[in-house]
Amino acid sequence: MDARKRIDELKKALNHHNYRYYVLDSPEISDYEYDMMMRELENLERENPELVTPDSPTQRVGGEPLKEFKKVVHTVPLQSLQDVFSFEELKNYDVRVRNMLDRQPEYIVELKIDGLSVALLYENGKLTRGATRGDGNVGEDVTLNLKTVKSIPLSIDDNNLLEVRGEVYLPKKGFIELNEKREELGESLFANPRNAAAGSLRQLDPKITASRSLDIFVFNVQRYEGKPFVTHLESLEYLKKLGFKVSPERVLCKSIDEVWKAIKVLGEKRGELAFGIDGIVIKVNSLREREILGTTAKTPRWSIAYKFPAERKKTRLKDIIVNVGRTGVLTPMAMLEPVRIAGSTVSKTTLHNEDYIKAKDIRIGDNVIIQKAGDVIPEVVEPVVEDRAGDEKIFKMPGVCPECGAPVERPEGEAAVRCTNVACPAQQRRAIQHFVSRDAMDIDGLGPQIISQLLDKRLIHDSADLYYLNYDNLIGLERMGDKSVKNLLDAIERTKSNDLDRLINALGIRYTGQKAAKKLSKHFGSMERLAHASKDELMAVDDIGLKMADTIYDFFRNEANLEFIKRLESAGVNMLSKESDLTKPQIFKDLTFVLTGTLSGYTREEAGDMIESLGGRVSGSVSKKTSYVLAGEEAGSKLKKAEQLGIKIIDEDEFNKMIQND
Ligand code: 0OX
Repeated sequence: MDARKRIDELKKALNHHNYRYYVLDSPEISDYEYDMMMRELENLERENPELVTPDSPTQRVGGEPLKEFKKVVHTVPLQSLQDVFSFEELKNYDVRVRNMLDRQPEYIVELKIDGLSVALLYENGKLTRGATRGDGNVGEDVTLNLKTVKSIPLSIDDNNLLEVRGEVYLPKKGFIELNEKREELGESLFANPRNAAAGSLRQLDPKITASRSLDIFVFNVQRYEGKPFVTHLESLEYLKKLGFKVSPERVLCKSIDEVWKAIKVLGEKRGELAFGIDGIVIKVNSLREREILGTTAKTPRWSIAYKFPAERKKTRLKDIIVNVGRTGVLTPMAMLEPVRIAGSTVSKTTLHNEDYIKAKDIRIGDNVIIQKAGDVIPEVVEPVVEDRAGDEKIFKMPGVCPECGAPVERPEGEAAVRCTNVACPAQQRRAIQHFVSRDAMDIDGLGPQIISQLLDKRLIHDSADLYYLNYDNLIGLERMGDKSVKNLLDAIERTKSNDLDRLINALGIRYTGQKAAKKLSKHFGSMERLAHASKDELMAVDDIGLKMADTIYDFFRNEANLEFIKRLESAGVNMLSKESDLTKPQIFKDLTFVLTGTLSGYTREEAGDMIESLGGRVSGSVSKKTSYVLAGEEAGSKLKKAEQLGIKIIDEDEFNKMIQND
């Protein structure tokens, strides 16, 4: 098949599967199959650069960082909305609308997504520009950044000029993860998902934007040169058909009473939504009626926003307890009389540090006002001073660690207080919990309860001891029967062959999270090389800055840490990276493999990873450039094609021999 035709086919298929995954949240193929197609497209485009188009799925993240954003003058302004805060005000709004129209209009009620507005321009079916709202008339050209948002279609099946408006947002989960990562790196935290989304979209380097899990909901047609729509609902349905991710809830209401009911129903759902909302938008459905109503200088008369009353509640601060984290930081936590706020019940929240409590003069026993920042994190806003009875207690950070009694210290210029005992049991417990967690060694079935029991019974004192546990150690523990003990031992055993990146992450080196661990693992290839790396060598790795290099370097100069790693190694824990070019002979260099049928010893993904780790490439389709077709059971058309083209076909046994010869 000629390259152009295959590229077109792949682009179409990838766009379709991208849509299934990111817009409908209902994929039809595995990630592996998707990756294979993507790789094939990348390879074909590399061989035929003249066939690369801006709407190719390979072009979502790319380009050099910009020097600055160009200004964009919006042809149709992105207006803001007038806010109301009560049913009374809504009823007044409805009266004004009815007076102007001389009839009762239908309203559409939508969620007000808490993100930032953008306009996407499609010309001849291609996304040609994406811009921020700015002041409504002039925004910034952030096309490259918006292209990294996977739910934005790069092309649509309509050649008429179309400009749509939507809200780019960061889902609650993405926001929490982003802040966790920033905290680990010692970077400042985003106050709420909205700021995080805005900060992510206004990056000059699109690669940074791509690493933040931004998403979009589209909610308005700004310009359309095709057949005019009659209603707002109809336009949304059409946008949905074109492949846009349209705001998920919309309720058609025939009166303002119905609108109020819908607002209450949607408000109840607030806590369960995967994204933050800051209100509800009410819009006149008929586009003809919208024209009659027109706009004021700033806001349309056909729409209004109902803002939820800032969810602030008063509750009692029963106590302040002090938590000791994995790195020994003491964090004061507010223990609250449970209250429901923005859709969930809050009974405790962080008070960050001693200075925060002092600055706000928060005392134990106070009534306090709490609120949720951007629908996510509950925070104590202030104490209600006039409610004080006089017996409230001023909080004092303990001078010793509440878990082990060792002295604490507060380094100059830092807000955090730390336990000075490296062997502090609380730190150990958290360190072990981190070691076994999903993104680290992923030891299934080893929950906090069992870890606490193991520590209390002195069966382990650190994570390396886990690999020396036996049946007799475990069978006596609470809720551990024969079967669970065997399962746990199996789970521990399995993790010995984890790849190096998991182990590096599991070590819990400060500032070094999952992503950095992956980079270090690939770069150095073995624990040995990593342990001996100089600060300069560490900084040569992508994304490893001075602070991280310092702590990694220091970590491997600490005797106790080296001893810990030695015990892991003696237990048989893998210290090598499968991914790294440094540890594997590149026996498949310049060879391209196509996999077909079912293999017995590996999944196709595993076989693919193996081939790549040995320097080979994997493609999804057979061509003259294919070096080998690895055929498993029930191989289909690819096998036939290989026979026709005279490509060498190997079975699993032959493949195994090839790898063992390395
Ligand atoms: C949102 C949202 C914002 C249409 C004309 C003025 C405002 N944040 O979810 N704006 C609008 O509507 C525009 N709808 C929304 N759903």
